[in-house]
Amino acid sequence: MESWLLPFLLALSLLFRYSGAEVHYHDFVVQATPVRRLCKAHSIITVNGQFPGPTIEVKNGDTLVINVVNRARYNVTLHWHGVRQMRTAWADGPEFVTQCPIRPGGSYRYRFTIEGQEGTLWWHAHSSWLRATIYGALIIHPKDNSYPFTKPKREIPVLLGEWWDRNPINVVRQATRTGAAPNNSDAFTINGEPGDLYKCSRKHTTVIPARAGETNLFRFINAALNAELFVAIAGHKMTVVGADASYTKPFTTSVLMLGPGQTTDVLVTMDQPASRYYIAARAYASAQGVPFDNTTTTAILEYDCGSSEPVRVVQPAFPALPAYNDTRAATTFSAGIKSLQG
Ligand SMILES: *[C@@H]1O[C@H](CO)[C@@H](O)[C@H](O)[C@H]1NC(C)=O
Ligand SMILES: *[C@@H]1O[C@H](CO)[C@@H](O)[C@H](O)[C@H]1NC(C)=O
Ligand SMILES: *[C@@H]1O[C@H](CO)[C@@H](O)[C@H](O)[C@H]1NC(C)=O
Ligand SMILES: *[C@@H]1O[C@H](CO)[C@@H](O)[C@H](O)[C@H]1NC(C)=O
Ligand SMILES: [Cu+2]
Repeated sequence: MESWLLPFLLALSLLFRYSGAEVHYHDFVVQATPVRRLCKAHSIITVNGQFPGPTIEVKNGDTLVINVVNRARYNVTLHWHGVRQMRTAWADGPEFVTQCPIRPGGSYRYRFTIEGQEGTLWWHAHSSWLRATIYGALIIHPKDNSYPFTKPKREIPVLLGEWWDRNPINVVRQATRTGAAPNNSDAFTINGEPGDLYKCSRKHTTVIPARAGETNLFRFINAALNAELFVAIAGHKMTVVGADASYTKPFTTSVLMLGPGQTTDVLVTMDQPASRYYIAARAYASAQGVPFDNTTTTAILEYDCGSSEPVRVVQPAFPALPAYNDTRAATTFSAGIKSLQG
């Protein structure tokens, strides 16, 4: 053996040992799953029967190994939205671009490392319109748990989705066949549920628990296919601290605007009286005369007052949302996002 080789190997092994990086293994089974939404029974395609799909949590520097088994009747691939895929381009996921689709009955193993990214990303199907129901959060914690802001008490992924009262595959197939725009969606969702303002949905509205005084990190993800969305929380200001897995210079706002695929991390302090507050989202759509889904999705932020007092009976307060075509609100928000260093 060369004399330098042993010390070299030792140094290398120490480097890996002390980097603290982990490998996370996940099994994702793509399958048909029965759900009810908007008074109707549907068979949607999910990962592991979950809608939204499983949340993946890693630390910056960790490696993910995701074994995907396709038990659905469609070809599928998964895309890790926003992951830089340094030296693993083949794991990116767009079908017929970086890989052949995983056929029904087939499987494929994605393996990649998160390098130099912290914050919120997400994953979704990248085959036809399967991403309408196949998506989930990908949360990247800092290596040593050190955020460039006060450590939040709770971290809450909030996935905004778009729902068709049909098989979304048929919606895009029809559009491709006719050349016309695809049919508008019938609802937006928060963590898979349309919320109180839609028919047959009240009972299943997403409820997000909170406790007075704590500061929580909300990780908003716009998983809608075609809609830019305004988001607001009644009675609460939001301090934006990150976007698309990069930290940003903090700024405070009462409304967010997320394009499809974008994520925004905000700190919210529970500084209001113990009660219930709507988190609401609806479209930003400024093109005149172009129809769009003008419905509003809601979840409920519910303070736990630590007693048996049923805060539940209180009608939640509703936030002010900008008009659908309020371009000024959209650009004011976007212009507020600046680099942490800047
Ligand atoms: C499904 O995937 C296979 C290969 O992975 C491909 O040959 C076939 O054309 C795909 N089918 C569709 C409908 O895209
Ligand atoms: C699209 O909308 C039209 C008009 O409401 C309807 O007739 C058609 O069946 C819809 N197509 C799909 C695939 O949902
Ligand atoms: C949404 O659009 C429909 C027509 O597509 C219209 O009848 C309805 O008033 C609109 N609702 C809102 C809240 O703008
Ligand atoms: C926004 O929509 C309203 C109607 O809802 C219309 O009166 C107004 O002219 C629109 N503004 C712009 C800038 O398109
Ligand atoms: Cu994507």
